[in-house]
Amino acid sequence: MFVDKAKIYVKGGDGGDGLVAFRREKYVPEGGPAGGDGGKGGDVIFRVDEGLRTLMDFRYQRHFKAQRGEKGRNKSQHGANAENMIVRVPPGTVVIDDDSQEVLADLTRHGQQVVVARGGRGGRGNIRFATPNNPAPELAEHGEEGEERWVVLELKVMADVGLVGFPSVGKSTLLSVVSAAKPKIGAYHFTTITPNLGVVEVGDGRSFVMADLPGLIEGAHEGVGLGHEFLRHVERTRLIVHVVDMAGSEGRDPFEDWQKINDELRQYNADLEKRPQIVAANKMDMPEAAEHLTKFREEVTKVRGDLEILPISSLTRQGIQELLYRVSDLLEQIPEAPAIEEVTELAERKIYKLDKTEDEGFTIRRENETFVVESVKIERMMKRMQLNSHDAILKLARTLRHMGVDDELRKRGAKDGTPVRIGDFEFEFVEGSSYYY
Ligand SMILES: Nc1nc2c(ncn2[C@@H]2O[C@H](COP(=O)(O)OP(=O)(O)OP(=O)(O)O)[C@@H](O)[C@H]2O)c(=O)[nH]1
Ligand SMILES: [Mg+2]
Repeated sequence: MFVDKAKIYVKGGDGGDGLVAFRREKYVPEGGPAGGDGGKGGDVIFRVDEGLRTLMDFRYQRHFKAQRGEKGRNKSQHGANAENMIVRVPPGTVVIDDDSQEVLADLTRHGQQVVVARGGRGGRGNIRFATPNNPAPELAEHGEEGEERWVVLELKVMADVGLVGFPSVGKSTLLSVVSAAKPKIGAYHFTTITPNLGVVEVGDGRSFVMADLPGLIEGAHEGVGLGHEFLRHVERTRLIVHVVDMAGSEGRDPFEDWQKINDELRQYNADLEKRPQIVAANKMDMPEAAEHLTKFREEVTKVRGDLEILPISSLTRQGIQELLYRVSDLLEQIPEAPAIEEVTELAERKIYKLDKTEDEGFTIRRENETFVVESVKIERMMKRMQLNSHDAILKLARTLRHMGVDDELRKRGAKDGTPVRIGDFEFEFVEGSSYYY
């Protein structure tokens, strides 16, 4: 089966934690700080590989997580950055953010790549926090978390030729006799529900890719039947081979069928009317077919004199070789892949940056005895800090004072020992002079 859509989870590696360490030298009982920074987490990168034609692999592996950066090392050494994770995708893959539905990238060229989840930065080691007042801080940062998201991959079939027509006209049968593809064939409508691709070797060294698509019915452009699912694929083909059932099975009229399908194509996308098209008049092995074909030709000539109609039978293989030669000839005249828009560069990466004022602000509310402080800046800082050391807590306290949180708490009646909470962290308010940080 040809899979053309997949939803997968990607996560960049977390940054390595910064290290708290001190030099241990001979004759120096308490050396200076020596904890290095953590390494960067790996990025998850999608890279186009023209050897791939399907999203099949993503049915078996849906989670892609890059490695985390190494922890900072002793003797002020940086932890190693993690390797990036390269995920191969076929040309024509559109990457959509599942949350925002924003198109992140339209990957068409071999080797083209896009970072879908960045790895986090490494945390700083304690060597970075040394100051004249605190030359040996017990303070280091956590590595930043890697980006994570769910993305939907959509593969627009990059076939040269698309087979269109009502259900049961013989599209899949045709593909199966001209290529190695093994599409399901059935006497009932909508046997084909996802596109099948086949490489057609013409016999004179030429070849092209043909897509067998689900049958189309009236109202398809509005999504009836397999509607949009199917029409989306037709858009990307260079040549339409319109398969018409000349046996007139189920009391159908071939000319009416042909018109109805063309109406659906046009209503879905007006450009499809201009797409080169030829008719494969199928099931010519059936007794009534010849008569139907004559009538069909007459009627078509009235509305579109230049339309090529090639009689075939997928069953007896009559006319098949002629059809393939004709298709190859036409493809040579049609420029390469006009339906595929030139490489759209990676959609701008949205950076969610709060403006400065919002960042610096804070609010205080009361929950019974406890004052609850809410602030983007402080909470972000606490997330980065390893709040298990005295120095880290001092740094937090200093920030609170600089931001005016202390003054505000005092104004609102906080006293020595009043409980204060920020995020998950609870502490007691300490009054005035006893603050020395
Ligand atoms: N007599 C005759 N029968 C054919 C020919 N081609 C296909 N059929 C039959 O027509 C029926 C439908 O064939 P499919 O190839 O599944 O048709 P389809 O257009 O792919 O149909 P959907 O996938 O449902 O849209 C099957 O029973 C085929 O055996 C042909 O040239 N002659
Ligand atoms: Mg079919």
